[in-house]
Amino acid sequence: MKLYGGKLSPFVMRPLLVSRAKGAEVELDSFEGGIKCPEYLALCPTGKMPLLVDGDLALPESQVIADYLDAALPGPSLMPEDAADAAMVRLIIRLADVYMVPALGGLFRGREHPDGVPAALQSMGEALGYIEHYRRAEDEFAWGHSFTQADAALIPLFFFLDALDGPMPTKALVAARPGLAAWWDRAKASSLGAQAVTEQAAGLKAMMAARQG
Ligand SMILES: N[C@@H](CCC(=O)N[C@@H](CS)C(=O)NCC(=O)O)C(=O)O
Repeated sequence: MKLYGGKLSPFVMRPLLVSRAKGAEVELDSFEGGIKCPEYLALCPTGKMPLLVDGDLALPESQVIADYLDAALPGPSLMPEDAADAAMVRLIIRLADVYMVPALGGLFRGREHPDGVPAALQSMGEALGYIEHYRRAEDEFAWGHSFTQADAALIPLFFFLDALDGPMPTKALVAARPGLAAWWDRAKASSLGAQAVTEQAAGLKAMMAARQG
């Protein structure tokens, strides 16, 4: 089994975190020829990372890969057994993918398109508000009292809210949602979270150096 992509990507880090939370470490590689080469596109026509290859199975899309790893790898399930709890985990992931991810895209494009930044900040604030609305503030993890797939989805996205802060007030967006802010402090102090943040920070540093060089 091999996962193709780079650790900076929140979509690559998500299934990686799932594998780690299950006590495994899925092998990570970059695809020879890159993610736009014909061989990659034959396996993954979206031309995006991550891609998981397991025997004959070529699986794109971070959450689909995360679900597959959760089912295929030994170790604790990262989806609650209770149907309502599982629905809440899925809801948090969906709110992140449907609302946080596009807003993050707007923030990333801020350097080239500064006019779009206020709207992206507004959308990110709303997205965080949706998640804050559904979370229970007393929960230690994104939902409940153990690490679930919701933590695996949120941690690598929240990394960027710390990393982009400065020119853009992204940390303040988190601070304005006290339940999520407390979760994020705990998440990045945890061993899984700290490792992910350290690896993403190294990936970001390398990307910036490559851009300047
Ligand atoms: N919905 C996809 C999004 C994947 C995605 O956007 N990956 C980015 C890296 S963060 C990518 O490969 N971008 C390259 C491109 O769009 O050309 C998922 O969840 O896996």
